[in-house]
Amino acid sequence: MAGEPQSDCLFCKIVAGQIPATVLRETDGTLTFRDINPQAPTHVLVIPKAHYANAADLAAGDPAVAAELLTEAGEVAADEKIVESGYRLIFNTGAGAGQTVFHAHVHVLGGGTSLQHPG
Ligand code: D5M
Repeated sequence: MAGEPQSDCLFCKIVAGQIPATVLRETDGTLTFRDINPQAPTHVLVIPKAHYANAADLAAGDPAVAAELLTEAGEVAADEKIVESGYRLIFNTGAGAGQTVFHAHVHVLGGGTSLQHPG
């Protein structure tokens, strides 16, 4: 069922405290932690605590938490002092786009001058 924890989901295990993570922020609906394989000086993930396979499923199932993902991304960008230099928000959606963890998450990438433009 949408939103229910999945026993085989890595990010559900992080939410449950079964796998450690460097948690930076937490709200009732979201968790923000450092990516284990950073691609920029600041590389943070913001996830819904409830399980949705990707951002589109989250937006359909819980629009308020989908919006909160963006609010939290902005807040952690401010915390990390990357607002002035700029940062990128990325939702990989589907294996063909590079999604490897099928629990919705937004990447917050910034703090460097070498961020490649996707277009
Ligand atoms: O991004 C999935 C991201 O999840 C990828 O950048 C690595 C990160 N990851 C994987 N395992 C962990 C743990 N245990 N802690 C923190 N970050 C992790 P995707 O968009 O699915 O390719």
